[in-house]
Amino acid sequence: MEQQLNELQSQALEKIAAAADLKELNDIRVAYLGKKGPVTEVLKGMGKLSAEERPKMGALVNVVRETIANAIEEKQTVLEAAAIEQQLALETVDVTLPGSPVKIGAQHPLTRITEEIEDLFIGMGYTVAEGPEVEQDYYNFEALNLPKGHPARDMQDTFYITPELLMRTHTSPVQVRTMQKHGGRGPVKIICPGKVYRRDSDDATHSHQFTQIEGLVVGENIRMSDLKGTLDVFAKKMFGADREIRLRPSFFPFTEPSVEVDVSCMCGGKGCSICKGTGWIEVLGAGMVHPNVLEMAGFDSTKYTGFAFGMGQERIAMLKYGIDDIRHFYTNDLRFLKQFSVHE
Ligand code: 2U9
Repeated sequence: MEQQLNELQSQALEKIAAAADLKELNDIRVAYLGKKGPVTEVLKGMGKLSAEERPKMGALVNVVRETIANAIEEKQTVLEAAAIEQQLALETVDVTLPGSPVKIGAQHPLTRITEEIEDLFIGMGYTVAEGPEVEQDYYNFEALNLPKGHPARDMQDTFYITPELLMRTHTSPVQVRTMQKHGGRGPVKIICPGKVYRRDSDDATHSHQFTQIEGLVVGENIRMSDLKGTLDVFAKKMFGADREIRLRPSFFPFTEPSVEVDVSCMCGGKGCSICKGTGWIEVLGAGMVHPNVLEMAGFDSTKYTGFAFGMGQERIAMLKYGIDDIRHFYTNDLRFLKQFSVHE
């Protein structure tokens, strides 16, 4: 029996040493140490042994079991380490390989201009206000001193949905709504960016949908000089510190007096194709808020005054970036849009 056990042990140790992977090793464990294995079989035969031989054999069986178990455990550690090594070798990442380029989109030039103007006015204490693009006739026209039948309300220019509902033709209704919310108390200091709609035939300088930013300041003692100073800051920040502005008299139903605002041309006044030889480029319209408009929005026009201005981002972007056709903003040609990427 002792010889049988020794043979069993050396046979098992040989197989353990030869085991190539964890599965094979586990099969050996089951085969030698499992309930139906040869060691158990030997134990079963111990009943036939004499009383002095039995404990001797019992001890030997335990030694054999333990030797086999220890050998399996050792081999298992070795095989597990090898498996991890193999896995690591398979999954090795070459950190020096160049990455695949990620395509980054470019900000739309109109978004860029809008955000630039917003930042500039936020820096001067303005807040940004927004409102609906489908607007009531009252807010788009009536409350802006444009009663029904007023010539500036030309049906040709407006997309009507119903006689009382339309696509807003400017962002001015947002200012009216904001003033109403103030309940007749100043100050109001807002800029209103957004899309506007006009029944125009599209060409290089006209689009039936374009974007605007309008500004409104209402308070006590707000004067034309405040408007001029504000627009001077705007022109210098937007186009360059060396630029000047000039105001020319104009007419808008919602402002009185009204002005058109020119910025000096980058040619320095020598005259070029951009300024058509005049040295000045028209960039926006502005004026002192008409008393009727203040009153209709609930402000006492004997106590409060205000200024307002309006501009189209397309025009600003065209001047700033030298874009010659307004349709470029809306036809999504990537060759155009990519030029405004800040990543290339
Ligand atoms: C309120 C009171 C007054 C907004 C103003 C202009 C002058 C103006 C045009 C510029 C180019 C529109 O995009 S454009 O065609 N705008 O000239 N807009 S004053 O005046 C307001 C607005 C709201 C309550």
